[in-house]
Amino acid sequence: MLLSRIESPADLKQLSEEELEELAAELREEIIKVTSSTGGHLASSLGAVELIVALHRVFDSPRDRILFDVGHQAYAHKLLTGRRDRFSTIRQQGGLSGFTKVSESEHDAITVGHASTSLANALGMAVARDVQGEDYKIVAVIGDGALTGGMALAALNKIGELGKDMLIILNDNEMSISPNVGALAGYFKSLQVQKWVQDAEKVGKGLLERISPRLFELADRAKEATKMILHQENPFYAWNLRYVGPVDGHDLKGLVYLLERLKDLSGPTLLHVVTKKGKGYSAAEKDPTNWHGASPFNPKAPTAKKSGHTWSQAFGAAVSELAKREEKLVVITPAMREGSGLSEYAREFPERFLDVGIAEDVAVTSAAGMALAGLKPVVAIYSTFLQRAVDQVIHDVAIEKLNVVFAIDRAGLVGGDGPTHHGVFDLALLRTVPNLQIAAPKDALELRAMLAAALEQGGPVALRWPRGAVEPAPAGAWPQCNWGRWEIVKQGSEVYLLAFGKTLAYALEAAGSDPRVGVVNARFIKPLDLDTLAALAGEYRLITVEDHQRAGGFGSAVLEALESLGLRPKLRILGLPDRFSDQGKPERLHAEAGIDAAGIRKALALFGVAPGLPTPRAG
Ligand code: HTL
Ligand code: MG
Repeated sequence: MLLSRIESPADLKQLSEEELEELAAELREEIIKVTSSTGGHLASSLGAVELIVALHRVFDSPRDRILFDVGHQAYAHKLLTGRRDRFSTIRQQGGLSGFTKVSESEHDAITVGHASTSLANALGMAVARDVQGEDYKIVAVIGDGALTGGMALAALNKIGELGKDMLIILNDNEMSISPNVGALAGYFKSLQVQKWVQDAEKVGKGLLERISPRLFELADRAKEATKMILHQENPFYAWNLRYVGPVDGHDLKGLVYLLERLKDLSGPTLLHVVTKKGKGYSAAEKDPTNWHGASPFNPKAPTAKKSGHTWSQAFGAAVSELAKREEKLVVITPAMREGSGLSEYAREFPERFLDVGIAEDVAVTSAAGMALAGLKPVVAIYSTFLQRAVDQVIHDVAIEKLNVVFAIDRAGLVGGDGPTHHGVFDLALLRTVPNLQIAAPKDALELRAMLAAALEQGGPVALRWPRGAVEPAPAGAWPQCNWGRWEIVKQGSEVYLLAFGKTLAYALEAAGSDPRVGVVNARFIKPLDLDTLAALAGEYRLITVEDHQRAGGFGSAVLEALESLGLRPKLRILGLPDRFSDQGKPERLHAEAGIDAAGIRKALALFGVAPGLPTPRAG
């Protein structure tokens, strides 16, 4: 094993070209082996193996900075930078992050998880390097998907203007999670066609010249003409970048050769490499979308495992049914068609489905435009990615009370993706926005009721649900929604648990059949059900529970409402503490934060109501 001898990238410099190839094969094997037991971003990481080996061969990390956009493709980088022994802990609680992370290794230049940040970071580092008179190299590796993000494009604009020395590597596999979208993606394809022509020409040239010198001359002229057009039109030239490519991103020798020549050039250079997502693992090559974020699998009998019926599927089914009777309904996704449960919907209603790429800001503001022009858009978005578009929610949607529904998926702690992906800030960010109503359904049936009601009544509404499984709702079932009203699920005589969203199940479990403990499905956070709250607060002690930061969340909303009602019941607020939660199984993280059934029971005990035990008499 060569890999077992690589302690740091410096060791790569000693290997022969053949050994580098061998190393790439070993890296692939290791990535497949570990991901099969941990799950993870398999297809993207397999596609970037040769590129990463070549980068570490030619550049000198950590002195030179290699920035990986999103950071989900960097498993080979982790294996080559002193983390081989811990690689099997990737995405597990306490283990290696699934993305690059500055606090994890000196070789990780940026902390990531969200897309399109590498170029602005590279710009900042280049400015810092030059201001401080240093001379290291900066290399940013960005996918074709991540390049659809406005941040990346805006950073390019400034990089080109300043002419900073850096190498940008566009890792183009024609895929985001789904097939990539956007005009640039189409342009990259046309560049690849040019490359195929060139390759074919190399083989056919001699032959054609011999058979028909006239045809050869014509073909040659046509090629020159297309080259000229392509170069004049190449948007990277307009951005004042040197463009090189497209080249084969799996030709290790070729990459090393090219990088050696590009590394000392001054000014910004963009190297366009073409890779195959999932390279070297046929199941992932054939179906890169389902192998983008793989669940644990059997490497000998690979199937991209899907967990039962999910909240995302419940939403997808509901919105597909609604679209049949509501012709103004349009669904927008920022590059998360599959994850948001929209594959079926997109097939059924292609003209009323818009994937804007990794551009949450554009998703929200284009929804505003649609609403202004008479449609009823639903923006399907993960809680964590909505963070990118808070201003658009406020400025473009909420001020004019536009008819936009935000279908917020992956709210709460999400698991192995960790702190960059936990959806634990949405309530705090959205709750302060006037005109916006916010609710969380307790199950798939309530999701349908809320979605239909939100579209019916208009105005901006945010509905949030967690990652994971939920019982499917029967097709065709459209129960009424008692808008703005909480639901008392269980009566109690002493304490009421006010549970928001996913934590309702924990609250019910904690209460058991104890007659002293009542449970409320506090499904509306805005407007809050003041009548029910006032009635309960007058007589009972209250405990709020939520899968969200304690700061600014549901409990805070209750506290603010109580203050305005002039009521001061005994109150405890259970939520996530003021720190970034680790990656790991949500159930375990919930237990650690004290928001699971055991945590709620502890809070009840502090109120002297330990379920199963009689209340101690005062004095
Ligand atoms: N929106 C934002 C701002 N960040 C992320 N990370 C996503 C959505 C979700 N996401 C990924 S990876 C990915 C998306 C959309 C596709 C990236 O495509 P790219 O790379 O072409 O850049 P490739 O996978 O190698 O093809 C994650 O959450 C990990
Ligand atoms: Mg891609």
